[in-house]
Amino acid sequence: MPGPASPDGLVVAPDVAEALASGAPVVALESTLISHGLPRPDNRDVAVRIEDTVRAAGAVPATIAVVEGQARIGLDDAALDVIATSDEVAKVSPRDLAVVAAQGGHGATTVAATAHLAARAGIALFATGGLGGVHRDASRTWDESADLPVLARTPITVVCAGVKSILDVAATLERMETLGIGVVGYGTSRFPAFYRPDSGFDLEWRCDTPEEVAAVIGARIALGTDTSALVVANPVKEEDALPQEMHDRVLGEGLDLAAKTDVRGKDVTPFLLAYFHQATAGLSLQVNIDLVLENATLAARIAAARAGGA
Ligand code: PSU
Ligand code: MN
Repeated sequence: MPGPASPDGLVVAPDVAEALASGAPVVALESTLISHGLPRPDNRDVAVRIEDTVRAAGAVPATIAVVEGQARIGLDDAALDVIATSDEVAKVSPRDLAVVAAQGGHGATTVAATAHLAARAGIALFATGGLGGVHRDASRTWDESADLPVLARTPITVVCAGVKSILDVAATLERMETLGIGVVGYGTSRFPAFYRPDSGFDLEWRCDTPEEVAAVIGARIALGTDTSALVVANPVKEEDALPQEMHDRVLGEGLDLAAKTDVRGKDVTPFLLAYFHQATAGLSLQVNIDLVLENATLAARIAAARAGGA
């Protein structure tokens, strides 16, 4: 069991604390992906592989979650066991953090909650799979992920593979513009669609190397525009992606099923992800894992470029 939380309410793992104190590269990782985004029992193994990938690319991984009420920055084996296997793990957005902490519960942090806690810990880079965004029926349901408003007020760089096409991608891009969330394509001028490298929507800005992204981060700080997040949209490689035809078919089926099923609120995203995993006989899971590992590598390289004074 780690020691008590510091005055900022966080319990930082020793290797992460050491890296932060010395200015070494650190990459934050989310935990909802582990608990609610990936099926058991492979999820724990994947979580370890993501951390190992960050290390191999030269940074210290900090997986973030709430365990027994403690907001943990960096998980030991026992904490990772809880997040990957316990049925008592809530999906936690920033608004839920205080309740789970005060009640001593377990929480897997979404992109929003992970970004909040990572920034609070002084971590500048965060790798994940896909962001939450505006759902397709949002004009009726008002279902827009808290990821967007939280990224609008959180100074962090998030490396992701765009957003899933289960969402309204056009509306999500519009909201990111309104909210002042920066977006750059990595090696692309198109916004990626998670399982596919191209959502069909153009991006205004691209970077082609970790050093270029690091320079953008430096300029944001210099100009004071780092009060919101920068999204680095890193497309899945075509050879790792879901075939287009399979993607389109499964997406249509999943959306139909969600419309017929009474699934609402924070259960919608996990429901659709599980449908993809099942309907593609695990192929979507492989794509998901491949792209998260690529994002972990890129985030670590950007963090290393920043630490190198870029
Ligand atoms: N998108 C994915 N995979 C995920 C998630 C989103 O492709 O696992 C998770 C992330 O943790 C994200 C959360 O922050 O779902 C968004 O959930 P909601 O749509 O309920 O805000
Ligand atoms: Mn929602």
